[in-house]
Amino acid sequence: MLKTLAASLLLLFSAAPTLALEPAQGPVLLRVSGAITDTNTTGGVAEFDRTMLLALSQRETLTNTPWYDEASTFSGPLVRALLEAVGAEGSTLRVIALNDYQAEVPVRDFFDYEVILAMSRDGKTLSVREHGPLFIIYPFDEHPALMNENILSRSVWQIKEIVVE
Ligand SMILES: Nc1nc2c(c(=O)[nH]1)N[C@H]1C(S)=C(S)[C@@H](COP(=O)(O)O)O[C@H]1N2
Ligand SMILES: [Mo]
Repeated sequence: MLKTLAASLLLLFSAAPTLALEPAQGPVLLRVSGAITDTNTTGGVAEFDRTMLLALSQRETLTNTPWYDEASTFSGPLVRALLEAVGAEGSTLRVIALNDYQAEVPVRDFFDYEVILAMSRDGKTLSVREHGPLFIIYPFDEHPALMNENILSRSVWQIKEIVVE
């Protein structure tokens, strides 16, 4: 009985998220919650400011998109670097925008493709008016088959929150 209790307590503690991330210093651009192990708030949430997002492994994607007339260079962290930073354990991301638009994105996408959380376009920070602060950008030109309604619905702009499920 005691042994079972000890074992379940151990399980409880090892499964609980830990404050492994440095706290955000600047304005929080993104909150990540759900099935994650590494957080920086007592509420089990990982908050990211601009500096923290730029410290993750970055990528530049030159591509055409439905949103701009000409090909643009988008840059920002790889989504899989973000997932690694928070110790994501789920299989789906619920990605939530400022206007409360939501999309469910399979985690698999981020290992199959170099998908980024774009923070800038052609070197210019994405303002909220220009789909910022964070915009999921798939490498459409490198994989033309990605240009379909399914992937476009996962291309959430004005992202404020991600729940790992
Ligand atoms: N924040 C936000 N992102 C979004 C959407 C939205 O309504 N809000 N619509 C999605 C859908 S369903 C598609 S097909 C693409 C393209 O949308 P658009 O044709 O309205 O630009 O953006 C996706 N990203
Ligand atoms: Mo859509």
